[in-house]
Amino acid sequence: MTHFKSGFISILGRPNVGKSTLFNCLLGDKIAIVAEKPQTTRNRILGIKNVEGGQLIFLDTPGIHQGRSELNQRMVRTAIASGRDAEVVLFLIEATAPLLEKDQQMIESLRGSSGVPFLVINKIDLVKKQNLLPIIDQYQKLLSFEAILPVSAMTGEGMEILLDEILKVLPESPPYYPEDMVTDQTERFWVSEIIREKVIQQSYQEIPYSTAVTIEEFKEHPEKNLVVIKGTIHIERDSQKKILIGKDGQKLKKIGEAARKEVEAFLGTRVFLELWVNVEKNWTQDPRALNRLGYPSTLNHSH
Ligand SMILES: Nc1nc2c(ncn2[C@@H]2O[C@H](COP(=O)(O)OP(=O)(O)OP(=O)(O)O)[C@@H](O)[C@H]2O)c(=O)[nH]1
Ligand SMILES: [Mg+2]
Repeated sequence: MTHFKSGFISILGRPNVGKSTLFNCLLGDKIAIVAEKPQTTRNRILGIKNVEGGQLIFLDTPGIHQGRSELNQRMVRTAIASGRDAEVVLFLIEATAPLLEKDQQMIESLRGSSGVPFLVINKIDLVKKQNLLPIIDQYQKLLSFEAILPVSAMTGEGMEILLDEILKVLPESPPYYPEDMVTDQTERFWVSEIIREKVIQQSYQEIPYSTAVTIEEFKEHPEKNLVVIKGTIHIERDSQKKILIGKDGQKLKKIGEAARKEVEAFLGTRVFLELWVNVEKNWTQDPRALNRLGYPSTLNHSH
């Protein structure tokens, strides 16, 4: 395995710039959930890409922001910790709304990382090429980036160059993971994320930020080509429960159907998905509830 290269590449940036879309695009699979609203990703998500001569391990992370709740703070700590040990850090910004000042703060908060920094400018499908030059000019002054790469995670533009540039700077190392492994997340976790994605996509105002999903049962019945899944959607207030269930349960039914379809396509089996809504008062502020709902205060993984 001489000259084989391998390492961790952390994708960091403010909320909604397209980190998870880029992550999925690089991996060629929908591993992370995506939504139009900010603060969708809450955990560090790992995805493995094998190329000739190398293994690239991408880390999708929560957006770095200044939310006050304990959940917000844990999300930001998760992102920063994921950047700290990575061999490469992709600072992702969006070409449509670069915010030099806030990005400057973000980059400052990550000074402790030893990873090789790249500036990746996303959503270039939405702007004229000549608008990129002033952005590049400004950001170059913030940090000495190894490379500055304009991409579109939506159309895939720029992905090949990005992968090549990353591979160039990765250290020589044997692969960290077996070649047939795509992610370290369980199917259960992925299903809970898909359900959360549908809730976010189909609701407004504070509901996306007040929702957590847990899976109570995940039973495979291969003889029936069926998987039975029971999930709970946790929200913070009684009023939110009413909205989420909707008139005659219509809203919850729609969410469940959208999630079931996607899970069926992924698992390649029929799925029976049963969803419950539970009010867990102020869980986004409560350390013990956060631990229980899948947002522990420290990372379980070293990377
Ligand atoms: N036009 C366009 N839209 C994009 C592109 N990349 C992402 N988006 C959209 O931007 C929105 C946010 O995408 P996400 O991938 O969820 O962003 P994120 O940075 O992971 O967001 P958080 O997890 O909330 O921090 C979604 O509506 C995406 O479809 C792109 O290259 N072009
Ligand atoms: Mg995300």
